[in-house]
Amino acid sequence: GFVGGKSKTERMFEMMDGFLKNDPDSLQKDILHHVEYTVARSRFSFDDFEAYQALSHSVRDRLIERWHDTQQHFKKKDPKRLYFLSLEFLMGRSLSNSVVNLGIRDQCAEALSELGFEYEVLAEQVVNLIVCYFCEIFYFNYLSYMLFLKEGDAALGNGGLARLSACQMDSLATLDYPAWGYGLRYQYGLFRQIILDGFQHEQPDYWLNFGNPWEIERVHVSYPVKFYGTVKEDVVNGKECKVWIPGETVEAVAYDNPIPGYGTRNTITLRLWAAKPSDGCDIESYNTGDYINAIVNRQKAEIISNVLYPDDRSYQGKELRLKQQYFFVSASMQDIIRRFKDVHENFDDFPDKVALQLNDTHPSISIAELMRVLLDEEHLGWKKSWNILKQVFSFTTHTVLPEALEKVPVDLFQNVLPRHLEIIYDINFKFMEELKEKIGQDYARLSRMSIVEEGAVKNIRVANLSIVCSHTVNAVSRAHYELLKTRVFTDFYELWPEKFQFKTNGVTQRRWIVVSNPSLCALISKWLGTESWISDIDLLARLREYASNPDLQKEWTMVKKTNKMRVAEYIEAMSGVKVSLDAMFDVQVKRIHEYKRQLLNILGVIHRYDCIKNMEKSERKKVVPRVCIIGGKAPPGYEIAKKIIKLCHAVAETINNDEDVGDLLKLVFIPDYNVSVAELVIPGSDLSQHISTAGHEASGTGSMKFLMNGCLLLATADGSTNEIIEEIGAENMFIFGAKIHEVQALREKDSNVKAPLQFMRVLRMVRDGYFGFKDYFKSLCDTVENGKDFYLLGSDFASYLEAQAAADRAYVDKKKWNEMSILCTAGSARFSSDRTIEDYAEKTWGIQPCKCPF
Ligand code: H2P
Repeated sequence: GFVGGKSKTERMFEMMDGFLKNDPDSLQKDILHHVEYTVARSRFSFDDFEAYQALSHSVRDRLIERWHDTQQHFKKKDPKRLYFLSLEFLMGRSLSNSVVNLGIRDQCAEALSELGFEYEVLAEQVVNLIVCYFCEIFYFNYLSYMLFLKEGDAALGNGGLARLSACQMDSLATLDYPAWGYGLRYQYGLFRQIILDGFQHEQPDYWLNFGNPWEIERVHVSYPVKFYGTVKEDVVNGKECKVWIPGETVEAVAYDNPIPGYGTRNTITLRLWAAKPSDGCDIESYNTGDYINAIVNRQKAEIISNVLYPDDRSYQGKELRLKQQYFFVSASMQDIIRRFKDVHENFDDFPDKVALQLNDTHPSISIAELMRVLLDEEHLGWKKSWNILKQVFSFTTHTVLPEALEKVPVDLFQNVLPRHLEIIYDINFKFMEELKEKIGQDYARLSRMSIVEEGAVKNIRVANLSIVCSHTVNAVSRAHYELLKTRVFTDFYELWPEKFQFKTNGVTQRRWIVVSNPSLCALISKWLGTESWISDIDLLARLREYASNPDLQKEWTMVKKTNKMRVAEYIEAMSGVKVSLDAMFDVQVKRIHEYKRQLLNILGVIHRYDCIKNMEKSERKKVVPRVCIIGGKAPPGYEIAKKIIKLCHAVAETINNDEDVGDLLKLVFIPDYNVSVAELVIPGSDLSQHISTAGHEASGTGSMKFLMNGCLLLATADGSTNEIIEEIGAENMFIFGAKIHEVQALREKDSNVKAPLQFMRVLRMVRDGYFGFKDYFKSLCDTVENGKDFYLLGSDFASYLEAQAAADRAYVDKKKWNEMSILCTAGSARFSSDRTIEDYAEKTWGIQPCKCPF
């Protein structure tokens, strides 16, 4: 009965005037509408921040339309779905990324410009310069810092693992895969790093302070999550079963973040859970008149999703962390099972419809949770439940460091999740029985492989649980895979070689070229004669043909120079240090960790400084000027990492104030390194360092972003670098240092014998207080001297300096350097997350694209 005999859908479509339009006029109208009705400012008078808000809401409307259509389409087709479970997603800012993926950047810019606003300013391409300077000098608290920001970073993760999740979400959407990301909506993301007098201070990152237009609160999508309590025997339908009587219930509420694909209508969901007090009322407390306390206790529930744990190397014994893990896993599993049951009557099809990806061990309790649901709620019995379980999980590990493999004390588990502990014991018992049949009475091996670690403190080895229950165990590079086989999980590899695979990491070219380096993007499209490489990355390889073309080289240099200019402005505003654009910008940005060897870099800078100081004036003409840039956060409890940051500042203070050295050498520490800072710094770098001790970096993804932006790599043959060498050629990189297989033997030698004189000399300068803080740096120097140099800085030092010298020589030959730079971009295709995701889809998850019609 709708007007003119139209169907309801037709009529509604007409009422809404079809889909939102993307021409500048329509966008402008929407922006003004949101200024007036969403932001509630007058459309005749609004500022940058309000314009940002209104623009974001206009973009969000378009995202929501596509997102609804995509979800509707998935529902109709009911394909096998991928659920990507991760405790960390480092999304960064959303505005520019959404605008690029929706293909409306130019239209937005035009719409805004008529209103008197600049798109670049709103999207905060230039990270707020003034503020950082203020932070240094006046120690503005982070609130005033936030006031200057248009959009803050969504920093719900620590480093590579979390940014990888974000890149993979972008690829999943772009390649039309029916996928969901599940995680936690932390109120406080990764801490903000403030540097005072060269020391790191941590400040809370209350990123939601000014609202977040990129999420949609789903009050009706919420699930109870239970903790503590006891387990009882019961009989249901004549069968014995277990019932968990929980001691606490917390409500998980969904916040959906639409993730748009590029060049497609597909827009997938990143669903993050927030903890809210449960609705059920605590009659007893209210009855005893303890009204206030009852409310306070309910509020405590929210703590669960309050704060992201900074990378801590060992989370053992942290109840809140275990609760966070189970909270997000339980809500996600309820959601996944609800979606499955909407269409399917029983669980027979579950493995054909559901793929569950464990991003590291953090979500691995989902294994016990699924088993609990199948056993205790669906009453499928052990055999059937186990058969389903072992077909659905795949596990990716991101480390080779034994201390990063999570263990949970059994006592803690027993208290927080008593029923899950029972299930894990049962899984382990059956696994041990099966293993004994295969390998006999090899007790040493049995005990190494057991999910339960015996000892003074009994632990659950979460990695072992994940391997036993997953159909696939993935490494993040080929080198990592070899190490898993030969060192980390050898026992398991020998038992199930077919379970082990590797999918070399990748990064998305949408964020790391198109969004962060628009001029390079335009240049590539011009020379390739197409923009198709943005979603078909293999086309990038065609740039190789033009690597030595003088015209391309000229334009390439211009792009680099403009990007370097932005970095130089940023450095000056932030630290007052003026840098020369002719200098080579040499960058190392990543988490601060001993194995990543920022200390090697700083010692190398000291050596360079020392050499310049000792040169004849005439010789100095030959020195290639350098700006050495270091950035990264040290985990709050990691003393040595914090000392590395302080050393960097102390050395910078001396060098940067030495007029005798001038532009020949500068050292700069960029504070509060995050995704947005990376977007600024990476395009403006000439050389970047990836210098971990061989055998320690599982993959490394920063290198891939630099590569895409035509930045040369100075690196050790570690992690994914080995594969980068295959693509780019060692002759176009600066590779140095011990190889993975040499490290062990080197460690066994006395390190003082191997460390060259130059190394001892620079270390002595630090020890003797040349840069001040003599006592403070003593323990730092001790980590690399006196036979203790675990990360082999001493033995790699000479070849590090040689590689640096080779980079200097190459930089002088501009033509050659440009050619190498172009070859880096051209050779980066293999390191797109599109390739990684296609690989996972085919070899691990068994999912197919499900494209929503336009
Ligand atoms: C970690 C590994 C990297 C790897 C990344 C993604 C944990 O990240 O150390 O080698 O590339 O995961 O798999 P990172 O150290 O960069 O924070």
